[in-house]
Amino acid sequence: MIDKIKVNFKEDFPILEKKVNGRRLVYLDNAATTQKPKSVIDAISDYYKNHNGNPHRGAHSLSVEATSLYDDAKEAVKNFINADSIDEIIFTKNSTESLNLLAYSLSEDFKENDEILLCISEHHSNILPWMRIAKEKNLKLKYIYIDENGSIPESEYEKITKKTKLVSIAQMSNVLGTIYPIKKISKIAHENDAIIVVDAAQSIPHLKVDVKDIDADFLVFSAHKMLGPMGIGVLYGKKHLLDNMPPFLLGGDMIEYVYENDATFAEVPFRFEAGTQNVEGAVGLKAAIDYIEKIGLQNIEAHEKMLTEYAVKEMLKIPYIEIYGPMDLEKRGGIISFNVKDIHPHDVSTILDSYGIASRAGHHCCQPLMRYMNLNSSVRVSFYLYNNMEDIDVLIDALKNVRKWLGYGS
Ligand code: 7TS
Repeated sequence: MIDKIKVNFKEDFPILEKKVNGRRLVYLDNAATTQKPKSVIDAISDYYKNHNGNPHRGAHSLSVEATSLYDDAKEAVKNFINADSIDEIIFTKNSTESLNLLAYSLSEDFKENDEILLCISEHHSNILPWMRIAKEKNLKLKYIYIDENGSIPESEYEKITKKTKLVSIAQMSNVLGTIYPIKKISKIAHENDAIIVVDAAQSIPHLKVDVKDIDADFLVFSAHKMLGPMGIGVLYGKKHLLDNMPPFLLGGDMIEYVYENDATFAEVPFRFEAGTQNVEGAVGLKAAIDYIEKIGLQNIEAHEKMLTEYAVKEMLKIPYIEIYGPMDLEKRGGIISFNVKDIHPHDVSTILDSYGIASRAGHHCCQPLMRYMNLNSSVRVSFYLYNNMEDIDVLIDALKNVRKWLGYGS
């Protein structure tokens, strides 16, 4: 199995042939977005060349073809996450829209002083929608705090009580790379009759995620972080929960009957997909899932573990680099946030760019976490299946020179 991973995946990704600042592109910003294999680009191009029509809206052949491609993509997502039916799969714009939809549509069921529990390491997308409904309905927004190793201490789980109505947590932190024990959190949430929302934006591209195994009530992710196109995301929800939720966006294709002063809405999932669907995105997402499944998530995970171990080991040898997050690499995915002593993360990232390396610097849309860690910002590198050991060597070489660029002796 692992042999397959020795194949040069870079050749499947046209953009990786690009030179940046005269150097080979070393793309290490995969937590922000991933590059697209030729099969995904071709599938999108084929859709527009041969099948484009408005789905669900016409009796003509192209509309029927577009509908069928859209449904095929839902089937692929359903199988990928082991959902029960395609009725549990809603296509949105991205994880952010999925979370906004959830907060809006679930808020009817919340009463004053009900508690919503998040982790301090959440992305703003998994904080702000809940914050808004908490303010509007006088709910209590509470946080699980992590320890200095980036893990959740046992005592923090006691915050999940009968007052907790909903727990929403990322399976993998986009800053620290921590993989949180979602199955355990989901079990405790359900023992307390709380709903569990899993933000799988960072985990699903890299780990096998089975909604039944983790017993997620809802799960969200974005295609663009898993080799698919931008502009399409997924909201998975257990059917009986979705059935009781009001729609978020209103418009075409989500209604049953519309009168001058009243309307009734379509069944799930159509109720949650107002307006013309993103068929191009769905086709691209299916091609991305096909590509990932051909390689196998286990192989991808093993490959990234190898890269992360090597990168962490080499970075720790550089005395002026501080790495954040779990040092127990079993608890971490392929995301490494760090700082270089005395040098602003934006300067580090700019210098890395001159070596052809794409990294990210900033607060990573996680200001509460950064404040909690007493940091303003950090540099972040994040890996995917097309990265290799040479990429890490280029990174380490550049990091060894970063301080010299700015006039420090070493
Ligand atoms: N949740 C997590 C855990 C994320 O990392 C991100 C994006 C989102 C939600 C939102 O995803 P979107 O597709 O709706 O934008 N994270 C990042 C990042 O770390 N760098 O750029 C985007």
